[in-house]
Amino acid sequence: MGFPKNFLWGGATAANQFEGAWNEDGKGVSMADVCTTGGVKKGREITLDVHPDLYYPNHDGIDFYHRYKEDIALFAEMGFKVFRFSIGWTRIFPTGLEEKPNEAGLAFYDNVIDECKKYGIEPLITISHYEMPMELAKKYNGWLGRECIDSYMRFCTVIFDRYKDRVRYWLPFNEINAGTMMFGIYLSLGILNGHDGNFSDVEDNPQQRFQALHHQLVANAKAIKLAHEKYPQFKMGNMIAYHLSYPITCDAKDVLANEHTMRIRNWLCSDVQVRGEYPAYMTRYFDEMSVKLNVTPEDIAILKEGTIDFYTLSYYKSNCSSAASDDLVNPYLPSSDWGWQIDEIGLRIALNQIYDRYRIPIMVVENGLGAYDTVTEAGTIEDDYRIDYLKKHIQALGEAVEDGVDLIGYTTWGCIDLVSAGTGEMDKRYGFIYVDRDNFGNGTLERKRKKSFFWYQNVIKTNGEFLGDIED
Ligand code: BGP
Repeated sequence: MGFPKNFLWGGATAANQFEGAWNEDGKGVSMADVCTTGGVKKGREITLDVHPDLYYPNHDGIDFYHRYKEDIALFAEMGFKVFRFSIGWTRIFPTGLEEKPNEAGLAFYDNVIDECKKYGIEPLITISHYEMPMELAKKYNGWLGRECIDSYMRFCTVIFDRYKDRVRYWLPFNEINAGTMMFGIYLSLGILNGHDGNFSDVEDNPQQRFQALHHQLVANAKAIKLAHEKYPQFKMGNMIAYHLSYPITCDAKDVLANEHTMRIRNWLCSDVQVRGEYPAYMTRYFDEMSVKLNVTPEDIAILKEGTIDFYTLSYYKSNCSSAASDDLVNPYLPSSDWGWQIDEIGLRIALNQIYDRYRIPIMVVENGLGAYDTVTEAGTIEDDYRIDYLKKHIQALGEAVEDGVDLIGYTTWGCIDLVSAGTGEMDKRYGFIYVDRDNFGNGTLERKRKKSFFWYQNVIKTNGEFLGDIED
């Protein structure tokens, strides 16, 4: 059967992780601009303001802001049909509070979109990817403030109108379900509670977390409603960090606990986004967690009116759960250098679970292997481990298509090396294109094609039929 004829092959990025130019042309400070570098064992620090003596890797990213032409030309050389990127909110509204947008920021994305179009590459835009304006985080405690919905809607209104004739595919929030997990408290919801310290030490407060997530879900639905009413040509998707979890044993208690983990982490947000209402199982969960959501009658109506056209996900790994604990190690799976368990069969399982539940088109918009790369004396990067990971995952996509899943596209994460969201490192590389930059800001930023670049070029050329090593 093979992949559908118009399958969207490509790659994905996020503004704050690769643009750089953090304070150029009127851009304001975003949450990502105040995060330092961490590592596997050391969390990133959040500083409430930018300290001149600290190193913030997102400030320069990989300088896509000044090199977008070269980078998009490389994507085109690989044959990309689609390029996923996000719009830096603080480029358009520096503090999030302005009434009028910053023209220089809008002009930058005009150029990026036009450059994509020049090569026939379809832009896929994430509206908010882990980087709200810092001012909103400080003033409203992030998405805990209902005011953020209006601020976000001003942002959406401006960019929809500006790019309406050139952009069809939109994702209102990156990994919106991050708010169901601890790591989303700062990264996704921007809840600070005055915290100035280790990123992973933020204290959990489920009442705050689910209220802030509710505001994001309302904002998401409002953006979709606006798009559907004014721009019928738009296709509006969600974006879920799919945390596939298996029961650690076949003890019914573990199976039940795993089911619960899957519901809260994966299904809650997309049930709201596809069906337009909170699922029945959340009533008991909120009760047990003593969470009392402030949900207005207008919220209920909006959630119903702003449902998605297609489902998108990131997928990197799987885990196991038991009645006692989540995120247990699966003894059958290998792990990456960052401890993420590699599970390509899990991708096929995930796609089938999603399609069985919702029956709408699906796109995998993030997948890939974060790994250390070395440049050989000859100047090449022989990233066979990355090819191996991607090959197996693309095979799994093919199997899912054969299973009947309506899969419309695949964009690998970090198609060009960029700053890691979780650790702030450059060393955790995902790209087909190597960028000469280290964890401390040294390097020429020169781009080099890795072995996987030529391999992926061939995958796209053959529409996923030929996945063998290019030297085979
Ligand atoms: C996803 C985020 C991305 C990206 C990716 C890899 O959760 O949407 O922004 O960074 O994960 O994670 P990391 O950068 O921590 O390796």
